[in-house]
Amino acid sequence: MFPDEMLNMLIDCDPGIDDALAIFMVLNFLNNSNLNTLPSITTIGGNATIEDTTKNTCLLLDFYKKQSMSSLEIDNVKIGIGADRPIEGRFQYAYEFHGEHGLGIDLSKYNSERTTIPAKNIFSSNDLKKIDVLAIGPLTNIAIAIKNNPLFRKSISSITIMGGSINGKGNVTPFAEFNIYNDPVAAEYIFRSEIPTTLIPLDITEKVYVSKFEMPWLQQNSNIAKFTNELISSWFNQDSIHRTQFHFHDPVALVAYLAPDFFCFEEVSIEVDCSSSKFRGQTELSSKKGNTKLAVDIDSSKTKRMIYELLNNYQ
Ligand SMILES: [Ca+2]
Repeated sequence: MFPDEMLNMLIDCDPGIDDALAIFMVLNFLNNSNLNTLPSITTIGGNATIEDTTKNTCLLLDFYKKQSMSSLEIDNVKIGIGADRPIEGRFQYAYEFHGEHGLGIDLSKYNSERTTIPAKNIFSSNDLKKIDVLAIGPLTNIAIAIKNNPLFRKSISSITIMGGSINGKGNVTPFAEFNIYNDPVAAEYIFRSEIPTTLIPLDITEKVYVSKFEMPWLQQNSNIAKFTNELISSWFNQDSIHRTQFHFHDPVALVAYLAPDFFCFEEVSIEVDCSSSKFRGQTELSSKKGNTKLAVDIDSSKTKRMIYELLNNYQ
């Protein structure tokens, strides 16, 4: 089920509560495996400003290092600061959804000593032999890196993207999904790039969720599980009337990479609306032959089970 040999993994993210879960899942997965590898992480504005998403990433890694029983060398995980704005215009942030600073809980009293580097240093690093990209934020960093850095482009084996909506219903406008809406030009560039992409759209990620009646969802047998429960509970508590389901958008994209057998895919070509009309950011199937593997169905119970197990850090 899992990749026999994990290639170098690059997580491009905008934490974000569901990004935080995906980062913990990757670290727990690697800790439980014998692959002896670490991900690189690049940050992007999106759910929150680049300052907040980068600080959140640093704090999440600090927390994981101190609170998990992991033997991973967390200090060696490279964190690259990416773009603070999309190729055109500005990001629309999601503080009303993810809460103050982007994680829903107050981390302002914490400071991280962690070193960060510009994301472009990671994209131009020779360490990145063959890489698999997990893109769970707006696609600005990856599009710019592919455009400016032929070696990086050549080194990419796959890009798994959480984004878009194929049934036409968005979550930031009636037509557009958040990540694609925040940089449709970057998304369109990647879909035209001929790099193999896997797209996990909102239609699929919305099928995997935890309801507020299931909380606390994870067993409280590790500090990471407890903290994850806290992140999700605080999200529910911010609007206890309207929030009844927490969707695992970014974790579902990670599961699609780790366990593609849980999904049905179709080979398609995706077009992104880059106009300034009300359809900006909408993703549509094109009649052209494409190189995007679009998830069209999912075994949601197996996917949820894997998310549960990776967050509980079962061996
Ligand atoms: Ca995200």
